Amino acid sequence: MPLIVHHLNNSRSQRLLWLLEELELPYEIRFYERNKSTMLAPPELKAVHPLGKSPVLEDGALKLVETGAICEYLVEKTGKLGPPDSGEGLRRYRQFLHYAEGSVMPTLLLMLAMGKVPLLGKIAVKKVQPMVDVHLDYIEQELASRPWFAGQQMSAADVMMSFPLEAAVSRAGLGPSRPASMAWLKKIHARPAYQAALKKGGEYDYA
Ligand SMILES: N[C@@H](CCC(=O)N[C@@H](CS)C(=O)NCC(=O)O)C(=O)O
Repeated sequence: MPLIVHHLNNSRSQRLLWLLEELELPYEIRFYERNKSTMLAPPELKAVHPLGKSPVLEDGALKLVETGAICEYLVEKTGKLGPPDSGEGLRRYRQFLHYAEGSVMPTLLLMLAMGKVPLLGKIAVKKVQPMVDVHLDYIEQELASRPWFAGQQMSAADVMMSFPLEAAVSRAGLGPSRPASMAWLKKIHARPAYQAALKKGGEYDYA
């Protein structure tokens, strides 16, 4: 039975499609459209999982949420794109797997939400920018010292970090002043698996 991905257009669930392509696992996509005014997921996603968020991965009777946990599940299932063997690589792998959603995305979401507040929103965004910059500077420093987040090879940690960096380009000023981050984005976007996922996933404004 193929895996099923419940996928919301223009969302971070795109990176799960990329992971599945990299792992060469067969999967089907169930598509959901954001509400055009609220940008929230449609109520049908709540019928799939009580959180009503995307992605949800179905593997037989299993329903999994949280992209980081789904990454770990698929890495264990296939034995691919896991941590490097070295202690330092393993530590970095774990850290970036959690850091993407645990630390970077909250500041980027705050920025998105503040940007939508009329009038005072612009001032609030300026206050949030330094909080985002701390992360972008750290990420730049890390990527300047090795090709991938965990080490010399691509891993699921890179998949997790893809959406925060893509979102930072579109809403937090990530650009040529951070060349290692931009080169990393160019490199992942050029991967055949990334491109295949993009074709299958439909609308995605971040690549
Ligand atoms: N930490 C979760 C975040 C899940 C999440 O918030 N997904 C967004 C997609 S960008 C969503 O479904 N948003 C629609 C909504 O909240 O209604 C993960 O990494 O899977």
